[in-house]
Amino acid sequence: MAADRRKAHSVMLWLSPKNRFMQLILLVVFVTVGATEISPSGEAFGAGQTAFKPVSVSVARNIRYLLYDVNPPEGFNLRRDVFIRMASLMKSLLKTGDWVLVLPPWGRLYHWQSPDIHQIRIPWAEFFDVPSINRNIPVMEYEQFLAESGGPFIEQVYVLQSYAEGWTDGKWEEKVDERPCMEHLMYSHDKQGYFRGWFWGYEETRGLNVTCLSVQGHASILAPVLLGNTTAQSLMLDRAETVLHDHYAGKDYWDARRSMVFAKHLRMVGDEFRARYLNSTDESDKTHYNEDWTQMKSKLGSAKGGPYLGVHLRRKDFIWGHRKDVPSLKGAVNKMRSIMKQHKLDKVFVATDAAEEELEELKKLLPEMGRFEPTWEELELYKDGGVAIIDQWICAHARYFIGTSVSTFSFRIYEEREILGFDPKTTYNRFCGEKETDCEQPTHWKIEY
Ligand SMILES: Nc1nc2c(ncn2[C@@H]2O[C@H](COP(=O)(O)OP(=O)(O)O)[C@@H](O)[C@H]2O)c(=O)[nH]1
Ligand SMILES: *[C@@H]1O[C@H](CO)[C@@H](O)[C@H](O)[C@H]1NC(C)=O
Ligand SMILES: *[C@@H]1O[C@H](CO)[C@@H](O)[C@H](O)[C@H]1NC(C)=O
Ligand SMILES: *[C@@H]1O[C@H](CO)[C@@H](O)[C@H](O)[C@H]1NC(C)=O
Ligand SMILES: [Mg+2]
Repeated sequence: MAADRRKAHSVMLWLSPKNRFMQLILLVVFVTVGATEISPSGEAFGAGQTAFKPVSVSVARNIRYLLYDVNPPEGFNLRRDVFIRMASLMKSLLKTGDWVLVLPPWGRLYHWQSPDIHQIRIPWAEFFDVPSINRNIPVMEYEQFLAESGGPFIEQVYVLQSYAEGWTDGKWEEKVDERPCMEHLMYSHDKQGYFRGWFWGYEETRGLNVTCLSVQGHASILAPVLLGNTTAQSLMLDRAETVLHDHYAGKDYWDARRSMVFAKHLRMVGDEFRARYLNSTDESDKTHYNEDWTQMKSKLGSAKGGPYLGVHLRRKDFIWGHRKDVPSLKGAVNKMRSIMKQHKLDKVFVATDAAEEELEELKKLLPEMGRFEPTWEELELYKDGGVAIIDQWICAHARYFIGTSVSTFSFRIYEEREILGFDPKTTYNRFCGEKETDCEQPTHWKIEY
């Protein structure tokens, strides 16, 4: 039954009235690639029934909805990390009942500044393969939550915060308590006495009750509170990044991470770019991908990768603070040239967020550099998030990769390469700052299957 419900979720995603063009594309991909996903119950929904409102089976079955959000300044790739923490919490909750994680729509991210592009209320299906995520934990898009839960209300919002007193006597202990809110709340009363706030750009959404929880510990420490201290059917954790991973790089971590399969249409764009400009195909590079991540277990060192160096060169806010661990452009180019020589690679693919002037300088220093430069139409279609994923996908398939110190954008590429089965020596590399004396290289985190 649970499996049926999950299937129904994945089918219904395609019926969201938003973003018709993308929806059409996704539908084509879905139908051609994921045909086996269509369950008999799914067919009954029929495409094009935009006014469709599901009969709320969930209420009868007493499903509870977990929603969450992350501190606004956090970027795309830390948000992906917070999803993994929420997935662990879900694993704990699912031991006791029927829960669904509502995927927080993407938007209003600080880095997504491409002008004239509507980047708000973006469903997860535009970036990730949601049926794949559903194979790990039950998830649904926010639009589906709206349709299914009977209105734009979230019964209980918990704003997570640390403890005002900090760590008592420097001793770390795990705890969670209802406490007065420490920061100015980003929620305010409307005329009816409900709470208005940032609900991913859904202006009509309201919280019925907002309280603060001081928490120190891993994500699952919240499970007893959600199960025992509230009967709310829909619960939102705001500032969800406050809680830590249950077990970083453990089995649950990797299951959730592996389930975050990039949307097929973005992988296809990346693959086309690889084939066209980098002479890179899965066949020749031994980077075979299984559409069903649960069936994928690559041997370390089995992937060869395309004949190019992949680079993630994080700039912007990483250089504004004059951080010691970030290289100058010249230093970075020197390092790239030496790697290319050592590994006999004559092509280099660069993913970067460098501003225009720096990009011009980089082109002068490294004229042979290849980049994925979307046309305006492509940018409008894939959005900044999709372009970032295409960059990550291409970097993930390089014979050798080097990233930027403590960038979560680079971390996600390391993980993708680990999933594909690259030799760790070709993956866990980062640039060093010129003035860095001890340039420690990134840690190798092995997948636990
Ligand atoms: N397309 C593209 N975007 C990038 C690149 N580097 C950074 N960005 C953008 O800048 C954001 C960086 O924020 P975040 O994801 O938090 O990663 P972090 O700040 O490097 O840890 C990304 O989400 C992208 O929007 C890049 O190489 N390519
Ligand atoms: C949850 O309920 C228990 C038992 O009533 C209480 O001791 C605890 O303080 C509550 N926790 C929170 C976070 O409200
Ligand atoms: C709001 O939620 C808190 C925490 O669960 C609870 O103590 C309080 O009674 C609730 N307030 C209302 C008005 O329901
Ligand atoms: C592309 O790669 C194949 C083998 O992977 C090689 O035989 C071929 O010469 C390469 N083509 C070019 C243009 O480099
Ligand atoms: Mg960031």
